[in-house]
Amino acid sequence: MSDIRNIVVLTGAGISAESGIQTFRAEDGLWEEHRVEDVATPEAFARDPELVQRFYDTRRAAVQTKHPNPAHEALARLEREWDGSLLIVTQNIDDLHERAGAKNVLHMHGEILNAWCRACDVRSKWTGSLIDAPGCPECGESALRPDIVWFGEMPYEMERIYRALHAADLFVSIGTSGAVYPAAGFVCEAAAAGARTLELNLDRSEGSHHFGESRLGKAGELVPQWVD
Ligand code: BV8
Repeated sequence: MSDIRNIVVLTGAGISAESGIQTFRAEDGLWEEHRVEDVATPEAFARDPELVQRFYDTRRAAVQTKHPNPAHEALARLEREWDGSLLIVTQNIDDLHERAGAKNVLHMHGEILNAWCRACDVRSKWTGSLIDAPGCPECGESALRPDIVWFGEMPYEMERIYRALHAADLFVSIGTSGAVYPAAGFVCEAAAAGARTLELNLDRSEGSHHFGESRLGKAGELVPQWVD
């Protein structure tokens, strides 16, 4: 990778699958149990806040029983050892990248271990249930929602992401189906700016044809092989 200095890595649910966290679109996936419209849109939250809070309470509790796998650990190692720039943009709301030691992680779809107050707009660390939550730790209002980007909501830090994609020499996508935008369009954004593109995924994704190279297999094996 001698002519490569700036790397952007995009991760999806597939990088956490071997840690025991359900993906979205597998047979036993999260969306199989729930229609997206029922749990991951602002309209769903307005219509049935308890159903939505329970969906995220369950996942918040589950994430805290899981651990990073060799793919998370390899990316954290790359970040420590790489002498160029590395930005990990994750669609995932778990904290496994951070628990593996990665520091420069951008959660474009939010974080399950945060709560967001709709009254004062402050985000706080939150590991318990939000259904019977007390008021916001900042303003006391009972206005806490999951700090998650739902369908129809703008993902976080898009300008920072596009700046990194336009400066990237290499874009690597790990464990994502390429089904959700704007993340699914990042490969084209990076390629148009001259970056090499690599996909590491269990199956071919909806965007595989956009990548210069696709390697099929488990992230827990492919990512350490790529990093090392
Ligand atoms: C936006 C948080 C605009 C929730 C998620 C109509 C109205 C509004 C918007 C739209 C619309 N129609 C289309 C859109 C755009 C929409 C979209 O893309 N819809 C799709 C369904 C067509 N996007 C949005 O709404 C986005 N916002 O457009 O805003 C805007 C503009 C201005 C102002 C305001 C708004 C917001 C999208 C974010 C939604 N939130 N997550 C939660 O987590 O509960 S999306 C959710 O799906 C995940 O977070 C993830 O990001 C996304 C994709 O899932 P993946 O991570 O790829 O997981 P998946 O299961 O699909 O695939 C796993 C892959 O891993 C598979 O390929 C599998 O083979 C592989 N794998 C499995 N095991 C392994 C493995 N690989 C390696 N190793 C293994 N072991």
